[in-house]
Amino acid sequence: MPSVSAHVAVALAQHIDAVFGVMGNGNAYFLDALERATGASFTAVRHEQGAVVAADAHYRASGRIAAGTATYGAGFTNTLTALAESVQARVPLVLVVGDEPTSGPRPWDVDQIALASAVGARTYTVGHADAAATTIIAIEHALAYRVPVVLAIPYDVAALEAGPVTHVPAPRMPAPLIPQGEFTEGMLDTIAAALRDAERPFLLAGRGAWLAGAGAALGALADATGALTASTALGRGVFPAVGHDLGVTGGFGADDAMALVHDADVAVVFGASLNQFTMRFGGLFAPGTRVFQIDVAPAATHAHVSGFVRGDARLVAEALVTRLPPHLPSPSPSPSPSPSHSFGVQAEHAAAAGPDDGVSPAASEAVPGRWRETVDASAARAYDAGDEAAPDGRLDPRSAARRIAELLPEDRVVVSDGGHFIGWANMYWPVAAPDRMMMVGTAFQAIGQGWPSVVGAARARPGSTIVLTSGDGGGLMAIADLESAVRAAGGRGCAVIWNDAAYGAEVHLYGLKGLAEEPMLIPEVDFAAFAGAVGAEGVVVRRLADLDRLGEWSAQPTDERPFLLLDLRISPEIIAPYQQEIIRVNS
Ligand SMILES: Cc1ncc(C[n+]2csc(CCOP(=O)(O)OP(=O)(O)O)c2C)c(N)n1
Repeated sequence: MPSVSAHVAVALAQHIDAVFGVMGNGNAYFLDALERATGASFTAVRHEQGAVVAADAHYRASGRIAAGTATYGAGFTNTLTALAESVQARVPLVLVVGDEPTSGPRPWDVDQIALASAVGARTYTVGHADAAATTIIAIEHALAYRVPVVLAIPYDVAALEAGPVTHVPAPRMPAPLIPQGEFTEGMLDTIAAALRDAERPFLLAGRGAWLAGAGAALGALADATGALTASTALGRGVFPAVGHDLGVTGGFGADDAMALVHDADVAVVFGASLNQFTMRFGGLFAPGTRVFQIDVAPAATHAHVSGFVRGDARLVAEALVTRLPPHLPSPSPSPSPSPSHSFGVQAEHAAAAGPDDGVSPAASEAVPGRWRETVDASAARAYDAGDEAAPDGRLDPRSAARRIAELLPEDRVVVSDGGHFIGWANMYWPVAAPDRMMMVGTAFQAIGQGWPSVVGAARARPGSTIVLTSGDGGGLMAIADLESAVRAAGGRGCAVIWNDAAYGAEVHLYGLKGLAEEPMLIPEVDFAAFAGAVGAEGVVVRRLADLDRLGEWSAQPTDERPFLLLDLRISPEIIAPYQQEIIRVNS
């Protein structure tokens, strides 16, 4: 007879095919049933935080919900930092855990429901009679509210016989939020009129726009209004065409591009929360810029917003296009990004991946006289090229980042840990679509989530190369899951470690303030040797020529190449522009 744990496993596996975790007393029966009675794939990680991180990255890379699993007590508490990140980043997943027996806590039990609640996650506890139905309710909650949920199996219930698994209805999927009502209609008219009359119209889109599948509609809106476009860090690649795109906004933005954004007289923002980094700590727009925001949040999320529409980004973009006159086609050919600019890859990829699959990118036709025709967007979004070596003789991260961008496979999905180094990938590596660049950890500002992000992305995107970008500090914090990353991604995996022998973000903030530097430093760790210990190939990179190995690796068939780890011995002296902005704001 199937156990309660089998009911959970079978119901879960009807809707979730990837599970990540560490086994222990509390989830032994669940994992046994998952392996024997379902087609779901279980991938072991080596630290329970990795179970949640991998499930989180799986969703961000594919839009498909995944699960993590851990035992009760210490296994569960190990997941909490990652759980907090998924709550704050609004990523749905299910964390299946053991829990105290229904007879009450044992000496080694803790109040898991309170702990999950403290980081914002709701717990569903299965019983003897309702395990399958409760599992479905938990999945439905995660998807409907875009949050992680905990599914708890009490220790004394886990192995109870529960009879044949009965049919349970599938979870209901949330419908797009339709913009409607008199106020909304009026606001849509106002925004359309503002865009029509604008001299310098600008569209900004974030990850919410991508989740809504709004790329093609936003491309059409940009063409109908002649707007320049840009995305947030999490929305990179959302616009289907790059000819009039200013790249990423906020601290990662290029100076000339940000100066143009500042000049906009009307800005319409889709699916972006306008956090302090996107808003350049208040300096993104000029005080006189009229800013409108479209989001599924209940209300506007920034004080600069003067008009707000609550609704699905795609539906609102389409509604705005219908309110605008069709743009006049021009006899002159569309301006295309400079062929040497690596952004060219973006347009190709955007048409081939993600929610906009099958939708041709809107042609960006030139209408002489419009603001965007007077601007060289490609030049505006260019960054400082850097030198081969910094003044201290170590590698300049800017030139290394640029060279790596030239050498990485185009089919890549990039996962990023947190730290000062995040600027390098976000500035220099073009991104084809928002689900090809993710930063698990940044919502909660947690470092140490890089290696298990590789695991989740590798399972989610079996046809892609997975590239990790990480510091040495965060890389060491989660080093247990280096082994998992190499096992899960194999020859599809590559890690770029920005090894500055320091917690660089701290040095560039508190070191500069004169605080004791010793706690901010890390002995120079040989990550290449770590790679060798788990069957990967490690390369110490001290000069740009050492990156040639990456070029050879990219050219090899994936099943013939090893996981490649590049241990970049970079200078701690080159401070990213976004960090300089943080230093300014904090001093
Ligand atoms: C779990 C956690 N611990 C500590 C911090 C504080 N912190 C933020 S950035 C950072 C340094 C990261 O160092 P590294 O990974 O080497 O990257 P770098 O800043 O040198 O580029 C630290 C310690 C944090 N954000 N999260």
